[in-house]
Amino acid sequence: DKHARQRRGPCPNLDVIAKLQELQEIHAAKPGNDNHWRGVVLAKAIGALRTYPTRIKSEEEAVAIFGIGPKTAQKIMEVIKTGNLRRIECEKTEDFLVCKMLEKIYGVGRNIARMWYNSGVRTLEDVASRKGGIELSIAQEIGFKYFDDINSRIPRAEVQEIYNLIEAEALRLDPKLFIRVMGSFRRGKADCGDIDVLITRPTNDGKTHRGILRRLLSELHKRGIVTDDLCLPKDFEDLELVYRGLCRRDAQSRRRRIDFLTVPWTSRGAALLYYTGDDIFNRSMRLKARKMGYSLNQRGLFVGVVRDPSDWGRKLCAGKLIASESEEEIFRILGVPWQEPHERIR
Ligand code: DCP
Ligand code: MG
Ligand code: MN
Repeated sequence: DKHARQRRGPCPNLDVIAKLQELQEIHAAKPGNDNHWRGVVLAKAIGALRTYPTRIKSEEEAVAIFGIGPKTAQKIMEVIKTGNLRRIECEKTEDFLVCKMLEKIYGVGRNIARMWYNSGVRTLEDVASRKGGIELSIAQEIGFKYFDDINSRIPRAEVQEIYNLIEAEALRLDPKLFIRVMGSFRRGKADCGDIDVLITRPTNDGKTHRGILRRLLSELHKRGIVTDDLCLPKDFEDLELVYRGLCRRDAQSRRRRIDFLTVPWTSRGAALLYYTGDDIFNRSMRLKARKMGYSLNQRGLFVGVVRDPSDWGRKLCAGKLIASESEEEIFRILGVPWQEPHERIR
């Protein structure tokens, strides 16, 4: 394994990993102990393969790797020899495919999809007719109504146009606001799944962004830019708020998913870092922090956080804040060379 860590350049077994991962995700999505453990076995093998320095040449070589069993070794060789893993198609059973489709409805997660499936739901028409007596929350109903809109990607240019409308409105309410478009847009992607907006405000005049999101949303609703609320903050007077909803450029356009995040000015660096992503990159940064005895989240980099492992890692001690005002500072303390947003992919 020591050699593995010294390896540079792309992983020589990436194609194999991709296939194993596809199978692992299918098992993880299915109910039952068997599927659970098959998922665990594959996840372990994937981890081992990631750090393996050379292209696998034989089943014997594969099975000798710590974390890879004989059945997985067979699968690895099948991918190496044929470029394919037949087991994937076999595991895509009707229940899996239906649940996967249902999970594309905003607000429907794995458990609800499974419940609906068990109630006899197989198609979107079944959802429309509330087959089996299923009930939809208000957010799920909106998600269902705009299923096609929400599941189509947003061209970059349209994100920019919608954001420009929102930014202008926000700065009209308070010219000193700090407002940025984040997520996949900031990473330079050609199309985005949603629009992520970060808002805060320098506090040097003693004022904050407190209350701004309520006023902004009210204006955007009035102008028909924000059309539906999916998830509202509990208390709009908090400094840290998350909002999820739908918006559109004009009455002729599709509805688009939009998220707002507001944070205190002092958290802006950590929030920029978090909200730029991607999620895999964030996970590796958090892991790096953890290995150095720190804890990283959207509020900042902390030292001395104590968690209770017997209580889902609940925080026993909040720790001391050591950096949060700039992304650069957090990169520097973690010893990670600076990466531009478009480079932040794992
Ligand atoms: N994020 C994260 N972990 C999550 C969800 C989000 O770290 N489980 C962070 C990283 C994401 C950012 O928040 O980049 C925005 O979340 P999105 O779900 O909007 O993801 P992206 O904007 O990256 O992609 P998409 O184009 O699908 O919206
Ligand atoms: Mg996004
Ligand atoms: Mn988002």
